[in-house]
Amino acid sequence: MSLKLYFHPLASFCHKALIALYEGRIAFEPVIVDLADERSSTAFKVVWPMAKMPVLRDEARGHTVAESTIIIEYLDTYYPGGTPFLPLTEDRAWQTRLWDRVYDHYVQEPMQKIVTDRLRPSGSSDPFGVERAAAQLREAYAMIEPALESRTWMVGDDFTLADCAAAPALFYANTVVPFGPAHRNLPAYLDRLMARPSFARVLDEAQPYFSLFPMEKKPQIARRS
Ligand SMILES: N[C@@H](CCC(=O)N[C@@H](CS)C(=O)NCC(=O)O)C(=O)O
Repeated sequence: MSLKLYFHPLASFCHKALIALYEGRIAFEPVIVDLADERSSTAFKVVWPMAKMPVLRDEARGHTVAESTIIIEYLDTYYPGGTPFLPLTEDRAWQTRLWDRVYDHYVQEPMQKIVTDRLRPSGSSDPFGVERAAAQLREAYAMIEPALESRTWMVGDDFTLADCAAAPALFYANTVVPFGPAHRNLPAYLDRLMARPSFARVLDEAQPYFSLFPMEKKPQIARRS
């Protein structure tokens, strides 16, 4: 098989790449990386020394492709499926890329900050940084909520790269800093994302690992509607 995906089923940036692979029904060999296991971690660092997942290895083209957004752009170009992840019209293209960045930097990253603080050795937690991350998540929710008005997907009627980024970001963020009563569009959008077959499959495959999520409140697949 030409494509290999190095990933972990619980990892949110890996979900983003998996959604794209499942949307396009693209065949690939899954390689689970366990960074806590020395052998797995050492083998992964040979593939990608930065040791951040996901990483796509394309044996046929001889390329190692890292960074979830770049993986999706690469699949769009060389392994196009039914869903074009980057719309061709200029306005939709930059909006898609902008929302992809917003979800990575202002939803995924603060969510990761809150979650990974739990994994720090005792005495080295960062309560100030965690509080700032929670505040940043609330600011991101306030910005995204009106942007979703009358939209099915993040930039309109078509599912794009921005939705691949949004799905795991909002799923885990809502677990650590739940949406509030002022949010109407956000929970409905998350429900639509979770009902999308590609993300529903990712979540089904992640479910056996949810007990490893290092917060008291574990992720849940059950939707509200
Ligand atoms: N900017 C990267 C972020 C990747 C990332 O942070 N991946 C996490 C898993 S969700 C990871 O590999 N964490 C391992 C670590 O930081 O040691 C991307 O978009 O792929």
